[in-house]
Amino acid sequence: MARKTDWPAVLEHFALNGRLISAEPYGSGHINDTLLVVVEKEGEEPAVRRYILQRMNDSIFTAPSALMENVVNVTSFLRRKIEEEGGDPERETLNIVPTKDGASFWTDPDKNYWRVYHFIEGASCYDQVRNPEDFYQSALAFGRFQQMLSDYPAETLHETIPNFHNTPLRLADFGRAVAEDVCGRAGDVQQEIRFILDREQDTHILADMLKRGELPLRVTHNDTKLNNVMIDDATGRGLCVIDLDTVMPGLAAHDYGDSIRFGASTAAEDEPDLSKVSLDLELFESYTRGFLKGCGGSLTEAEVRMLPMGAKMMTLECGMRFLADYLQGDVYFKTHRAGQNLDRCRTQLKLVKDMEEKWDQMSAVVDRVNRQTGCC
Ligand code: ADP
Ligand code: GN1
Ligand code: MG
Repeated sequence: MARKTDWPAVLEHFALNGRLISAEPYGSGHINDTLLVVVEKEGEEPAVRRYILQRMNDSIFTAPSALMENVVNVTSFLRRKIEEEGGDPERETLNIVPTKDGASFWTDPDKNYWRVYHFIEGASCYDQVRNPEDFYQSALAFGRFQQMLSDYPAETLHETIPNFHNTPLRLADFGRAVAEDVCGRAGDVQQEIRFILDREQDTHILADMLKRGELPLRVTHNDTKLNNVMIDDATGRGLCVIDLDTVMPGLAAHDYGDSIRFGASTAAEDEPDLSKVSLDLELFESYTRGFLKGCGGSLTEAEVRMLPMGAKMMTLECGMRFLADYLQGDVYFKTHRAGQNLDRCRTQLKLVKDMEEKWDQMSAVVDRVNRQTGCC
């Protein structure tokens, strides 16, 4: 976290009703500044409560008020559904701690935007899959999330990042970053640039199907990586989908695909040793099984058929975003070491290549699982 912040002064504005014990950087998200906050509550049980404090990234999310309106509305909607289904809304969806004025976020004098969530206790987020069962559970949770929002009034959602998964536009942005080459880094990554540009045609496939009405727009999460779902420590269940900043109309194949690119890889997203990176077909199958089950038969035949393409496109898109950011001087994704965005790009491109080699097997898995689960 670059600047020094007076946490007690920030937290003073939220209805925490207790004494601040500590506030420490937390988690491994690439976008917001996240802190784990511990508060002591006199006369309450438990006496110590934990919260998540976030400074929203306002250079990426330029309309924090619209974003928080989405989060408030989506979490209230999910709370009702979870209650109807006999679940526990305190743990199965995010819960906002309001400011003392009853607002969902607080703006400091320097125009930083802060929000607080209840910390979801007894559950964990993972940066890499521990076993196929966890991944299956995360898939169930993301599929269910989409299913629960299937009757959410999509027209009331603000588009927090316009064209977030518009892959042809992402490619155009990437082309500009290459042409501008503001840090003089493009010369050393010609192979990676070529790899991406060679797949220009692929980037249109899903977007064109959407335009032709062959794929439906749904309310989707749009950032379905494994560390955006909490797994219950006691039961192993996918408990709560978090990081709701990009809930917007989108494609089911993109939500599916983003999870695959992150979780079905045999290595971390920023692994420098590419020999360790490949698509694990067993994990791919586990996720497919969980996602189709979680979606509860709501996907159309075309949506199911395009799931492998969603995986390939989310991986290629992320690869081009990481490389564009590397070329622009690492201004978007948080980095903790030099070259990290380039390493992240390379793992994505290696995965794309591996998916192309395993394409028939991926399609066969989706087809078989779909027939077995009888989803459509
Ligand atoms: P980013 O957009 O930067 O990824 P996230 O909202 O995903 O930010 O939060 C970053 C990390 O903080 C998550 O991966 C998770 O580990 C943790 N986290 C976020 N919200 C909660 C919560 N309500 N309870 C527990 N942990 C949380
Ligand atoms: C970011 O916020 P986080 O870390 O969950 C990014 C995603 C990328 C991902 C790559 C708003 O996700 O789009 O796929 O990094 N989120 C945003 O790891 O850009
Ligand atoms: Mg996140």
